Amino acid sequence: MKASASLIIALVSTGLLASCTKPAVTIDNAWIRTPPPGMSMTAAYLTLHNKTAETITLVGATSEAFEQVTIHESRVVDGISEMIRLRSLSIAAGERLVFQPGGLHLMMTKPKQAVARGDNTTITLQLADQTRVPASAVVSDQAP
Ligand SMILES: [Cu+2]
Repeated sequence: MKASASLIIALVSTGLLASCTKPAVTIDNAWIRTPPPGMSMTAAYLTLHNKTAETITLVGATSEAFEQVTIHESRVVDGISEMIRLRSLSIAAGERLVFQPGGLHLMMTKPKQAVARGDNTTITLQLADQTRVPASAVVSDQAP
């Protein structure tokens, strides 16, 4: 009886340890620009905060509402605005990565369902270590 009680305590402790070692990566202010009428693509923005003690690497994202999500960066080269696709992005311990209009954004293409202003839909970021970080994003005409 005593032995089985110890075993249970040991298992509970292990579970707690496992959840404590899971890195804290948070997402704030996630929003998706209201797609213009007739357009099948739009962009999403958010702030990713790496609260862990290690560098993390963002490798992709998925969405409830769009089949394809890619990491893009808008840049102005010789006066011409262009977008490049990024395969991954590293965020140092304690750092924030801000996705905002005119810079980093998530390109949302191939809608699975219609999205309208005011809707909330989940975007999930994927890290290189297999961690998934979900966030609720509001569909809006401007940053919330
Ligand atoms: Cu883009």
